[in-house]
Amino acid sequence: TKNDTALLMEATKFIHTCYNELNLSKEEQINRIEEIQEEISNTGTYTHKGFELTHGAKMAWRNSNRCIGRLLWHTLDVFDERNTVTAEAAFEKFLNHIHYATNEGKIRPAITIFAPRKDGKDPIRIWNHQLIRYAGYEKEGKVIGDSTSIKLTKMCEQLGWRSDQTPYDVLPLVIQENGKVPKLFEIPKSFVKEVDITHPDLEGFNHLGVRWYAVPIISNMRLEIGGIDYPMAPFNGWYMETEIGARNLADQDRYNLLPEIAKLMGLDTKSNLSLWVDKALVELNIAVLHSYHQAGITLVDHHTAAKQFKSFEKNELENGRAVTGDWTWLIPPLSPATTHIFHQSYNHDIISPNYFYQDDPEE
Ligand code: HEM
Ligand code: NRG
Repeated sequence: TKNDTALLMEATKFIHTCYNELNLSKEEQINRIEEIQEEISNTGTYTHKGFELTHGAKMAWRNSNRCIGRLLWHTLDVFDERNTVTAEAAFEKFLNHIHYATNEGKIRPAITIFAPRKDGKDPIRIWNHQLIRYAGYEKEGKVIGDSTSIKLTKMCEQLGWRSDQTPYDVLPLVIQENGKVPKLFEIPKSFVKEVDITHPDLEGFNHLGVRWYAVPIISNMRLEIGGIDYPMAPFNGWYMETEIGARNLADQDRYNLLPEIAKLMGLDTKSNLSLWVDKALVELNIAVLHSYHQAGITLVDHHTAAKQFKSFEKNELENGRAVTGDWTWLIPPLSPATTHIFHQSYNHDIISPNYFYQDDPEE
């Protein structure tokens, strides 16, 4: 467990930055820090006020070096569910989040924050990487579905899940209260918006039966604000088309669709000189953009996203904040050198509040 002095230092730093940004006086800052000091010496931790939690979660998005979508950091909607500690109640809150975020396709960036770590223990955790994610099965050396889900899929099956064994089975949620056996919850189909991926003019593409879900809701990262850890705090924005079209559906160790698409395009897949990989990749990304647009689901293309990121950089400098970023993640995986991001460098300092990777819960 964190020692009290270190915690107070992180809290103090957060309160100063947060309160300054919200135009709260020095006096209010000093009073609040005294109050926190008192709470820490009595209980070993402290409790964020609602507005501190809200602004902290937004700051954490703003500080996410790998995220190209940060222009809209201040629009994040924050749901405070710190009092929700049973798996059953948490499941209800997850459904609320999915419903609110999906918003019939007009996606709203949101985060739901559950109970913080206390005395080194996580009151409640979720095993899923995203609230909505497809299962993956290994059969005779081949993978059906999403290879990144193989381990979690096995765990779900051990916990009694019986699936349809298709490439697009939405995984159930696996929620674990501290020290207990994890529990399974199926997301009702009506909550899961999905898109059939079709191509505006490529004959044959529509028979591939490709689909993807509407909203990416990362659920396995730890939110850290002022020295306090929130190990269950699922957040979402919307997709950039390359995440689906240039990675999830294209990577050889994911859905690996490029050879099939190149074939139906009539390209020579025997020679690298035909650039069949690149041509198929572009058409797949066009299909993703077309399909989400046609279905009325928010999605951004990588050129627009890069422009928005440029505005973010400008805003931040104007507000006296240094922009940090991870170049290797910020450049899009399609035509990276056509964006300004490619042609400059970014300071990769990790500042708090932020979202961090964490180990899976203890079994
Ligand atoms: C990463 C776009 C909203 C936090 C990313 C990535 C993209 C992206 C393209 C890289 C993903 C990858 O290569 O796998 C967007 C867009 C958003 C958005 C278009 C639309 C609003 C958000 C929100 C948060 C957030 C609301 C948090 C509140 C992050 C974090 C990562 C990330 C923490 C790194 C994930 C990791 O390390 O695996 N984002 N994002 N983003 N984004 Fe955003
Ligand atoms: N590449 C992952 C999702 C990572 C986060 N991306 C976002 N986040 N757009 C995938 O599922 O493809 N977000 O909060 O919007």
